[in-house]
Amino acid sequence: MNPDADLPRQFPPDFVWGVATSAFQIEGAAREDGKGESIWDRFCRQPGTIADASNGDTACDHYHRLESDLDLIASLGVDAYRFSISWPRVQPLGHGAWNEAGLAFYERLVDGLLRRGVQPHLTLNHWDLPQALQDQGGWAARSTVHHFVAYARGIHRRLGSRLATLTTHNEPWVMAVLGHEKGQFAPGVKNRQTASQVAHHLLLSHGLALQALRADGCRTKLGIVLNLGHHEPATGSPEDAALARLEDARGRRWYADPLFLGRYPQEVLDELGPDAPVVQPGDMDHIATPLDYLGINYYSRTVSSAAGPFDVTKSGLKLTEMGWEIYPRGLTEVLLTLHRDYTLPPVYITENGGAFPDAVVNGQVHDADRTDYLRTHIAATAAALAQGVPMAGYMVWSLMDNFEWASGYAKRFGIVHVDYATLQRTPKDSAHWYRSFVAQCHALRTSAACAAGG
Ligand code: PNW
Repeated sequence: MNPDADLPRQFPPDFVWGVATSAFQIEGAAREDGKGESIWDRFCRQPGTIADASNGDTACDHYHRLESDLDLIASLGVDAYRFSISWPRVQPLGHGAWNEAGLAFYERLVDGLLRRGVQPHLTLNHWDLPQALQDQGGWAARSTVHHFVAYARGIHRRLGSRLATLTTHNEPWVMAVLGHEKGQFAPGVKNRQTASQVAHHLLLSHGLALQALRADGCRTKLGIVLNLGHHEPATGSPEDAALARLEDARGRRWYADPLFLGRYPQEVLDELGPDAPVVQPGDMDHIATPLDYLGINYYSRTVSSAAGPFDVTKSGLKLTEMGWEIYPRGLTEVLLTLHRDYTLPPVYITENGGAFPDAVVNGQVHDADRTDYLRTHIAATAAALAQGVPMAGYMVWSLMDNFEWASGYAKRFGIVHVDYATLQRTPKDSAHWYRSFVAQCHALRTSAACAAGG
């Protein structure tokens, strides 16, 4: 019995299959070759912030293992690799002088991917803001918006024409809410007004960067990545339904409505009251600059319960090691909701995956739960595609085990195992499954070309 037999056929031949990482989570080399300090370097050194008191100083040592990691990516047979640039590695203070060693590293990365036939998908901001900019107010300060646009232009000038896509920000909700309202992520601020201003500045800097790059003659596809969970009421009560609508407005529409409709959802503005962001004339039009694609990171659903926090252990669904419910149908639902509410550009699932325990036996790493997770979520992506959502690609989070932010190294999302004592990489069973799944999709691609006489 092969449960995947029919799955590859459900995707078009040009569908992009990839794997994803981010700079801070894998690179290490935190103080080498002129790299500046980031807010995550600083945050990790504050006691009590990271579960295992670890940091990103070494991480997966990707900075020193670039060539062999590129070979590893190529060995999976994927079409695409999604990675991010560490802003302080290329521009240590976040403005002004560029660090040539840092730029050269990303140039080697991009050229190494192209040589191996893998498309580079670059993200400018996966959370590791230069600490020097944080010292001037960080994302809460409007000056950071303009520094980000200059950074985007510099990277585009150097690498733009060689990229498949260029993403401005990864998950503005996480940076705004977990970083500035709940304080669980860098920079560890706990202030709702700051969080709403940060969200506005992230969106504004995204829109202004798109305009600036297009004015510079950019022909690379430009977009943004949002983390979206599917919001559901815990019961059929009107209270739970109302809360689910409000939480959907806070988590999804606060970001997607400005991008696609040019306005913030009124119910969230009302709720924020004096904590609503300062919005200058013209800002909303800048934010609504058309996207070439939208990236969606999906991990789980969010259940809204007016009676108090919803207990995921009682839902009957299996949980990942993060305590997140495994709910593939939510991915289809999120995509259908977006398709209903907005006119979507091509959509990539830019992250999807799970933290699971690995069984390391005789040099093999068994992770059947992860393979199940990936297969069922790929099927959920196919279901959205069949219902008209313009899906363009899917990328597994993550290529390899890495620094899982406030959870440190204890939570493993990789399809490649990393032994942190030796930094040795070992593809897990899920990596072998994904390689063979992608190969089946590619085999159909060849036969489609033959059928078309190409
Ligand atoms: C994403 N939440 O983060 C990030 O883009 C990755 O860097 C990260 O490793 C991955 O998901 C797994 O966590 C999130 O609390 C962190 O809802 C937290 C949440 C969502 C996404």
